[in-house]
Amino acid sequence: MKYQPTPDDKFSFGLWTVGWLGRDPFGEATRTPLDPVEAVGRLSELGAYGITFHDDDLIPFGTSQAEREAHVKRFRQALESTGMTVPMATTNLFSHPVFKDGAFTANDRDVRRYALRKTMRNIDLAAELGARTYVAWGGREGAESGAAKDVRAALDRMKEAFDFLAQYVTEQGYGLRFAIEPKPNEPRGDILLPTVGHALAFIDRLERPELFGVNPEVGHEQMAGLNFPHGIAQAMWSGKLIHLDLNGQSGIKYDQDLRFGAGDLRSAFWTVDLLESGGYEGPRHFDFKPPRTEDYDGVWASAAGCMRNYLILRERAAAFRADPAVQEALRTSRLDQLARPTLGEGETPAQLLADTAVFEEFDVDAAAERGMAFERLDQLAMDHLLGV
Ligand SMILES: [Mn+2]
Repeated sequence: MKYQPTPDDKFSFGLWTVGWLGRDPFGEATRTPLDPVEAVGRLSELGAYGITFHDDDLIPFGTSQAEREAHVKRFRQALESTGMTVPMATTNLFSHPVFKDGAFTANDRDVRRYALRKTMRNIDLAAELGARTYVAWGGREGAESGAAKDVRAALDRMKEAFDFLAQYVTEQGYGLRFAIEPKPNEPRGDILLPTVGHALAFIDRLERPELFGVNPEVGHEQMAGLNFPHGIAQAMWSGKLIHLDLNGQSGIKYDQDLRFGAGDLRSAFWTVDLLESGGYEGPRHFDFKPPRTEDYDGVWASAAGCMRNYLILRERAAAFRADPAVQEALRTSRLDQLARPTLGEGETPAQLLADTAVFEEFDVDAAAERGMAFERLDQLAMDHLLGV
């Protein structure tokens, strides 16, 4: 069947996505709780290969040790019976009121130490279940007012936390890498490490930067008015795109978490084109929220739609790249020239200065008159995206 996902497509879903009950700032839950075991089974039937979780999605906050083991055992049995994997796990450091001022950067030192301990506990479980990536989204790491957070001190504490956790996974031999997830705002007025660029710069200051990458989310970059494919392209260029959150968003507004392909469809097309042509080999992970208008039939339709849209876009992007008219248009737009180094091999400043064709004899007006032919190229993309 066309557009039918298989485990080879590496589609994964957060337990909190299909398990979202529809509670929002203005209204109560519209759905009843979903058993994680059922989530594993349904997502496997739909063609996903993986499921991810926050500690508290799988084991409710405050569960006793004995009950905790029972939750893990049932979940592990569901994974074994379906062949589903856990490629990634993460910590909930934002729901409980104790984290109201953040976790790794909370002003209260005892809250920061508790956050580290909660994270270490779930890292142990992530490693036990075979996860290779540990995502860190600092949703409450931020502020609503100026003097409330000394950002430079908070970044010192953030670095301290990640250096410590990297030491822990190294000592334990877990083979996990951390993926920092940026978001500009919501739930805090302003969140630390708000964009992919901020996160990449932060990672360079860590003691073990090789253990860190980013986990960009479509909607989070778009909430900041940024171009998501450009953001992940820079992460790929830096060797730091180790995981990502696919979903849909329509412009600069609240975090919509629509199913992938909804919202900005053209951005979704270029995202898939980049992932598929750029050598990304990680999970195609969906972090979306089935709208609270839906019952569970609608939830599974929404999850299936994420994967179906990815596969349709993958087919359209491949057709775009394979089209001889597109290849000709790419040459007309001089993409081949962009791929060529600006300087000759080993060319020195003295040699460039001596080359009169570069400056003295360069016909600036003629070069300025050359059209770039981007409109024709983009219309070809549009035709392929629309299946014309
Ligand atoms: Mn989101």
